[in-house]
Amino acid sequence: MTVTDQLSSRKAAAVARGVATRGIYAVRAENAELWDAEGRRYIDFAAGIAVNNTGHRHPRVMASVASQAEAFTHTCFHVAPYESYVALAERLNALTPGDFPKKTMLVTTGAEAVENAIKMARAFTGRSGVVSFSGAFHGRTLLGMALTGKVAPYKKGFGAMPPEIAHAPFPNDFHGVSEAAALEHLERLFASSVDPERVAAIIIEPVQGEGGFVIAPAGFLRALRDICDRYGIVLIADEVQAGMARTGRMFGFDHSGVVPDLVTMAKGLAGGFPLSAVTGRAEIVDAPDPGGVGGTYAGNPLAVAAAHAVLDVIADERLCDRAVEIGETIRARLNHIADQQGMECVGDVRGLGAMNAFELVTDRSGNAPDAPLTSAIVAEAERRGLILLSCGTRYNVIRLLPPLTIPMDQLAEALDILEASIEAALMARAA
Ligand code: PLZ
Repeated sequence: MTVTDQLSSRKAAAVARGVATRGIYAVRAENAELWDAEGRRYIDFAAGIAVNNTGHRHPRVMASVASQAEAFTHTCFHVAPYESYVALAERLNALTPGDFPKKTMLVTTGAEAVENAIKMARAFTGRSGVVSFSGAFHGRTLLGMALTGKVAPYKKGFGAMPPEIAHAPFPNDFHGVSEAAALEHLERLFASSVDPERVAAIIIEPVQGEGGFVIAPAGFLRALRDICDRYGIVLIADEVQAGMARTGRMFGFDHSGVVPDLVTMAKGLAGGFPLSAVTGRAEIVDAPDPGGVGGTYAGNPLAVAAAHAVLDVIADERLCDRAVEIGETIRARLNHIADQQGMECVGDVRGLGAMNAFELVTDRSGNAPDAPLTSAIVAEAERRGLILLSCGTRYNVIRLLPPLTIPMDQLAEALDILEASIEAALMARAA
């Protein structure tokens, strides 16, 4: 029995079954590489699900956290506040889109940022309705899962869902949902079942993450902005997965020029330490009364110290530019693979900056998903030393999320492994 086998059986016996895991038990990680309990080395194209944009253990992040740990690790911001939280709020107010007074609150997870953004929108508008999108992922809390646009496994067995949450279709040309059709559906929803004047917020990911790396067209985001302005609805950009330089701009919304009212951030914000934020229009963020929002660990000093270093690294190492360069390299390779004979399984290659994916199908069309091939490629890549993540509402998308600090030779090595893994998975199927 290997160490990993032993750990797997202890996990199965001791840990909740609902907490799904892969078979790689981490022992050590450095920038874009990770070593497991067997001493095997992997290139990490998961980055902790888009968290380690600055790589594992970036030296500046580690130094900042170590120095904070020397001073204090926790006081609770509500009890004994600290300057670093205030300074991070100032930085996020300046970094997020929009030329108007902004304010920030810090929490711990992406789901919590989403929850608080909705609470602010409700308190501000005095309304309760929320519109999100099919295929969306907004977290695993009660409101987060209700907003999430996928039933299994996220909502199954966990009802009743909170009321007054409606889902509109997310535009996706490859799946046959045009931008115009998606907008028409939304207008129909407002005409038939949801009074737009009862809607507090529309929440949208600029690039759907768990839903399959589907990019929201700029025109669609502009139309949502118009609808929100027309009816007095708060527009929330969920930048938990797309934000923090991943797409080649600081935020996914920056590509469209559309300015949301509130932005939720997490994941890449603190380089592996749990921290999330809601930043946006001061009057909306200020709508809840004092004591109405917060939390024991919200804005933890160690995570805040990490976030300051992450923002410095994004600027100093020009990680937005690196994301563009990484993305161009990845898409060139994926398109090259897709163009080859026998690679009809690669149905769609898409991405924004370093947020890239390809969709696996049986016949190049958007409506013939190949989930078994998808998991076979992920498993094959893992055997060959590359950690990949799948996603997509139909489990047939492979997303590539390298740290934005990955050396170019490791990126090339990983893409070679990826190509060989697709070939091997196809061969195994043909055999
Ligand atoms: N909003 C856009 O992508 C988290 C989920 C992993 P938390 N995505 C990874 C899993 O299976 O639970 C996510 C996201 C967007 C919100 C969230 C939620 O962030 O930090 O996981 O709560």
